[in-house]
Amino acid sequence: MTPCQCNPFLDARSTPEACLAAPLLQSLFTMTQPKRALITGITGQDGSYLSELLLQQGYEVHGIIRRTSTFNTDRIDHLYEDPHNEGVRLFLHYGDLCDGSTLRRILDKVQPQEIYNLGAQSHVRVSFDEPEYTVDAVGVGTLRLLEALRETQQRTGQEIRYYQAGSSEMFGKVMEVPQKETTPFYPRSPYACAKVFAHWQTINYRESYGLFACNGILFNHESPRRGETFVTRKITRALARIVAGTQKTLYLGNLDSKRDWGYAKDYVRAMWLMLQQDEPDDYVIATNTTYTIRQFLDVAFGYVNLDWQNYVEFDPRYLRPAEVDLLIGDSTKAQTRLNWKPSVTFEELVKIMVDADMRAIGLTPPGEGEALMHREAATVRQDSSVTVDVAN
Ligand code: NDP
Ligand code: GDR
Repeated sequence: MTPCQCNPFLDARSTPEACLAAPLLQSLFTMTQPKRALITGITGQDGSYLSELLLQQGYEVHGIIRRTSTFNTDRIDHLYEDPHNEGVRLFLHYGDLCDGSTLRRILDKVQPQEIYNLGAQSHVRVSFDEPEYTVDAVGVGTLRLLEALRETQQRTGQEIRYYQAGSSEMFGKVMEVPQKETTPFYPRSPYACAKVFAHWQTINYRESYGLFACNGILFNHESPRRGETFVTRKITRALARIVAGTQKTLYLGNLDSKRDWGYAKDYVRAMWLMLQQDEPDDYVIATNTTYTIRQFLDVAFGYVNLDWQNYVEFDPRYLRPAEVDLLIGDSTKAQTRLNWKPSVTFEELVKIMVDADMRAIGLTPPGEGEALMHREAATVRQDSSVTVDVAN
């Protein structure tokens, strides 16, 4: 009997007749394998929530992390398991959007069916301090990843779907209110200019090479995992310390700008939905409401019966050379075509964040935000066989 040499799915005792069935066996094998997703920016706010969502859906999740001198995986530590354990479905790889050869190597190794490009120097104010690096990571980094994807897809013949993390900052000095997919961009920071570049490269690769590539144009979204220097988290963290008596003053910049703030977990669901459609497209994801920073302060401090005017002082260091004054999205297209809608209101979001920051430093919070989180956690547990900590 001549053993079959050509297919890893057949063992050495297989006959050439059995080998004829190999393609069928292989496609059956592929169908029963978990889908593989690759996430850049997996250690960030969105990367951590997206990982939870994909693991709940049965995916094998691969994330690209940067080498740092201290651990930077706090947000995903509860998901991580020793890769030597059986059944592990989360894997991390060292890499950087500024390093194209490593991106290609990772794609080659992982061969994902879906890529979510969330990696970025994502702080708008900092992008004025570090413009070249921001543009390299956010703009050229996207191009590097798209090139690696195109080459891998061409070589393997397997489709790789691509999600690009676009931003409402691209609308900048807004040309239309509210902003939707067809609103022209007017970026007002190095970060936003780089995101516009990345947006159009994604469309260009879709149209030139037929890639399944989608742009999400996401408005601000927050959570207890939001980076500590973004204004919402800066406020809720400071508020917790003010309640604890360990901080007296909170220094902020422009309190008059308006933002359309949603809940990050809702927004990562939209990313996933975009890649499950029959055709690739671009979508605005927003709550269709807008509030000033002052209103955020009103709700946050009011929630613990304090008046923010007694604690907040102005510091011009937090102003930007060019500000984006008003953002409010129109997510009708996503609501209609993706059947997506936000589940958390502005007031609920603020309370979730205040409760979490109070709890984190050992205070007992008012609890309305925690009650919402527990309600959501119970729903997730019902739907899922994967154990993840959804407490924050
Ligand atoms: P975060 O700032 O929380 O996370 C950014 C992630 O990118 C981190 O994992 C960070 O790694 C990683 N990263 C930074 N630089 C590089 C690099 N050179 N190469 C590879 N990875 C890198 O952002 P969010 O989770 O809030 O946002 C996710 C994406 O969505 C970003 O692209 C952001 O610009 C975009 N976006 C966010 C919105 C929001 O409101 N949150 C709204 C619209 C768009 P490390 O942990 O090592 O720093
Ligand atoms: P943004 O978020 O620039 O909208 O970008 P950020 O929270 O940094 O600023 C929102 C608004 O608050 C004003 N502001 C301050 N901002 C910060 N960070 N710190 C302060 O002390 C402060 N005081 C007032 C800002 O001027 C601004 O008007 C976020 C990021 O997540 C981007 O990556 C993403 O693309 C956009 O949201 C959509």
